[in-house]
Amino acid sequence: MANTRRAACRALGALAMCAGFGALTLATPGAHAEDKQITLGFAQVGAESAWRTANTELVKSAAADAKIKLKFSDAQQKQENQIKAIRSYIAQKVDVIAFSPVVESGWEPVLREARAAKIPVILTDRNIDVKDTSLYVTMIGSDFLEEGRRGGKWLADHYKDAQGPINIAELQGTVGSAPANDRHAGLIEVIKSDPKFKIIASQSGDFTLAGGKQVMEAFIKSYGNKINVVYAHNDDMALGAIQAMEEAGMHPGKDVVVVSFDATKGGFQAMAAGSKMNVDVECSPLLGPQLMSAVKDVMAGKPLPKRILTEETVFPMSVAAQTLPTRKY
Ligand code: GYE
Repeated sequence: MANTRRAACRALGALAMCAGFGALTLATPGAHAEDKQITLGFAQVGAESAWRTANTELVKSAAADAKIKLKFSDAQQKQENQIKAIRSYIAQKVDVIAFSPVVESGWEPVLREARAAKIPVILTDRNIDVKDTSLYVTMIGSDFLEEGRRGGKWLADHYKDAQGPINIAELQGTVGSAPANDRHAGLIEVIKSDPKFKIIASQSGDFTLAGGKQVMEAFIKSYGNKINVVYAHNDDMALGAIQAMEEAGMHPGKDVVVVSFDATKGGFQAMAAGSKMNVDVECSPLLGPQLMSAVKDVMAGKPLPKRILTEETVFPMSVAAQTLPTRKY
């Protein structure tokens, strides 16, 4: 254990963290990092969406494949629960902690506790907002700002010859979360130079189907058929909004353009079978294997890049039927 921790400590490159290891360069005879089973504490956001379910399944199966002992907790979308889980992993002296932070801010104190316990932390899926980025080793996940830009560019292209106004109703993800902040910011960045685009309503549906449906019902009451576009920060909320529109006699995908994120099977089905969604910007939840290899690298003392990016694309409705059979989540 001490030997593997030393190696991890070297990978972090943070001398302060290594203060407890006086004999940093001395190998323990006969002991090898590979001999010891690694224990990983993983603090998941919750089970709010199809994306999350796929992510959880892959973290679990990738840990089993990598022979890493996984301690798993579900924070039910509450930061306080995640902080509790991380504290309990620190108390249990796991080798590495990984988590997908529900919101961006407020992590310094618990990350300092992990550092004091010399436990390396890996961020996965969502990023955090901290001044001292040495509080974590690496961040593995998508570029949500780029995803937002991709959604915005698709809209700009779709409406390039149209007269305004194009009224957008935005279904935001969890308030304060990285994907909600960045998918919003990416859209704004693209449409701000074209005054025909107007965001007439914007509210959080907390990344759930029920939340998306409820918020959309309220939007329909207030704005009715003034709404030209629904920009939903994930597929679950888009599917909820589609239900709400259909119940109100509207035609999503036809008289209301639906832009969504994740590219789950549910999103693809809405595009392929019903033509109810117009475009789905991909966000891959399949981060498990990358996470396990990062965990092993940290424990082996290998340096890791600060950011490990996921490769993603955009799927318009026209390719949905042919692509659906290949979707893994
Ligand atoms: O888009 C959404 C999930 O953090 C990328 O969280 C993830 C987001 C994903 O609830 O469906």
